[in-house]
Amino acid sequence: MPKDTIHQTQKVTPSAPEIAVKSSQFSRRPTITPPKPRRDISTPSIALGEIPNLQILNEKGEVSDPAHEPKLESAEHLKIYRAMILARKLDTRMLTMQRQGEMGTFAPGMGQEATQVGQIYPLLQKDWFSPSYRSFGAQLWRGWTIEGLMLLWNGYADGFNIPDGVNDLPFSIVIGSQVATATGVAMGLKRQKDNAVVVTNFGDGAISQGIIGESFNFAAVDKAPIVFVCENNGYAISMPVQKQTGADFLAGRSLGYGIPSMRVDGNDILAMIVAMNGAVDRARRGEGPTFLEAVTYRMSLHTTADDPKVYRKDEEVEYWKTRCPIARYEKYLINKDLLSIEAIEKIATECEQEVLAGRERFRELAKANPRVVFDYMYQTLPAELQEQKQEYLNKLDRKETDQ
Ligand SMILES: Cc1ncc(C[n+]2csc(CCOP(=O)(O)OP(=O)(O)O)c2C)c(N)n1
Ligand SMILES: [Mg+2]
Repeated sequence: MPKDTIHQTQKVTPSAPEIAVKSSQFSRRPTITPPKPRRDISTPSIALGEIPNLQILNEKGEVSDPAHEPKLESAEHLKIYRAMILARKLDTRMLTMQRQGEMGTFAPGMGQEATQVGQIYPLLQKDWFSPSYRSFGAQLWRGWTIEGLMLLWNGYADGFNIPDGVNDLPFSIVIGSQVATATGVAMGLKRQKDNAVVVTNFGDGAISQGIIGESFNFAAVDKAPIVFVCENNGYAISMPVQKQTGADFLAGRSLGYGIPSMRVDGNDILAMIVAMNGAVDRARRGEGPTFLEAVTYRMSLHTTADDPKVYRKDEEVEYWKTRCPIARYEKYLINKDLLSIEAIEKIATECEQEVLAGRERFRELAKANPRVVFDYMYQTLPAELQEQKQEYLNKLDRKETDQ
């Protein structure tokens, strides 16, 4: 993958802190104030800092907070919109392929396109992204290929090869574990003094893992240049977020660690971009980590092995369809005369064709090679595994001769 295929972003104004919103759900006017450690008990109480709520586009696609509407070029808007459509097309196609036996188990990201594209939008090529397993939209933007993602989810180790020039980490299925690695990368980047930053994401279930707290602590003490994004999509498999936490929101979780946070409408691409822009700028300025809770909804399955009808009502899904991040942005772009019905259809067709072309490349590449099964665990294979490998290869040789 040539280096210049990673999207470089243009500067977006305004950047996040000092947020005002007027939606019923995101309705306060606070400021990001990092909590100050104190050694005395002279004050009657401790203020941990307020948590801004940010929504710029409401559910109808109207600008609810004009003061924070980012000034983006038309072409930039269309690039972002296209990235969200491509993510959805890939997701939908992979689900069909899985149902037809051509794809392994995977975790669809439908409904989380704004959270995904928004969270990496401000990143530069030198920056790092540490995704979770539900990050296709973000990975495509960063330069991962469609065929690579298909290979990966079909069990081919080659799919995990990060494209050249893309500073991303592989994701981990062990919930939350990638966040510690990302924190370590951020601590390392700080010492390289290149002003590079890291973005990592995890879910509303992952936040209950101890590793998230440990990562927050290391990042806060070190003032590491990292943005933690919790994609609160309502569920950890069948566990609703209301049973995951005793708090009304997750954004407060970082304050005790000394990390300021913000709660963002994760189905609002403009809010995601503005919030991320502010958080990434903070990290780049050396002011340390920020935590964002992106409130979104997993419209599809947890994984293709899941049946959400068992644990949630259709009405709930219908409600969230009305908050669809793509429909919302589409309305905004139509109102701004940046998008027409014809253009929407053209972009949809182009993205579908791009996915199908990727599927063809995947089909060419997806030739299973049973001889590599011992190759990826150790750099130097222990003696007993060497023996087993040899025995296995001899068996394959015999099988091939017999055929
Ligand atoms: C340490 C660990 N515990 C349990 C699991 C099983 N598991 C896989 S996905 C998942 C739910 C994660 O939910 P969340 O963090 O909200 O992310 P989402 O899947 O919603 O994106 C669980 C419990 C796991 N993979 N790793
Ligand atoms: Mg979740």
